Amino acid sequence: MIQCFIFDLDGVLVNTSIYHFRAWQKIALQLNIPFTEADNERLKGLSREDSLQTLLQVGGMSIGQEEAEALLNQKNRIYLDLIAQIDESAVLPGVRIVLSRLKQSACPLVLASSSKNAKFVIQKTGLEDFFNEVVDGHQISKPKPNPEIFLTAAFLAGVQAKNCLVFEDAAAGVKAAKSAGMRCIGIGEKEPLKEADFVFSDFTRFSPEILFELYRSV
Ligand code: B16
Ligand code: MG
Repeated sequence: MIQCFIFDLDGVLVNTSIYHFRAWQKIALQLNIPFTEADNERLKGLSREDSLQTLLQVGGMSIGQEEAEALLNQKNRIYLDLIAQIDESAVLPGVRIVLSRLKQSACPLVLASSSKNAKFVIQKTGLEDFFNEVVDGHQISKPKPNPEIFLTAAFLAGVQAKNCLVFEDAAAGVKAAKSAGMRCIGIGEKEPLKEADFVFSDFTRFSPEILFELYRSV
């Protein structure tokens, strides 16, 4: 039985993934690393630190701690500049309707994002009031694909992991949800999300009513 809905943020609820990509592209350019949208798929859902390490791997490079710190700060400054004007229009199609409908159920809604900017983003986009709890990059020590973020979300909601349903757009996030023993719906392209129970291209294709159908035999 599903008793709690857990939502990733970037790429699931809001269109900020493109701004993370653009910010990493600038860093990649500076480091002379060719960095494509396909390479970026590997960064989705990862913490800022793990994203930088993955980018360096793509370029076959290694750097010292001090330079890494400087690049992480620079990436975040670029990202914050890109989202400085973010508002309700960044909310992805169908999201507000689904959140409103799920909010009418007795189940808690929890945000679980790797981003340290998650609270800022949900405030600016008007999504904050939908959530009973928020877990962000500040509260976790082992980032996705480790299940810690989702287990923390379940703990805060007071619901067992097996009764949680996670919505994710990143392979690392789907892995984290499945490792936590949760059900998971992928939002986006089928191939990178193949470990999810079901995949929808976006929330306009999804309605709370089909949940019962989907999980009847699971
Ligand atoms: P920040 P999510 C993740 O958010 C993004 O998918 C990922 O691209 C980003 O590196 C990570 O947050 C950390 O974000 O640099 O803002 O702390 O998808 O888990 O909501
Ligand atoms: Mg995401």
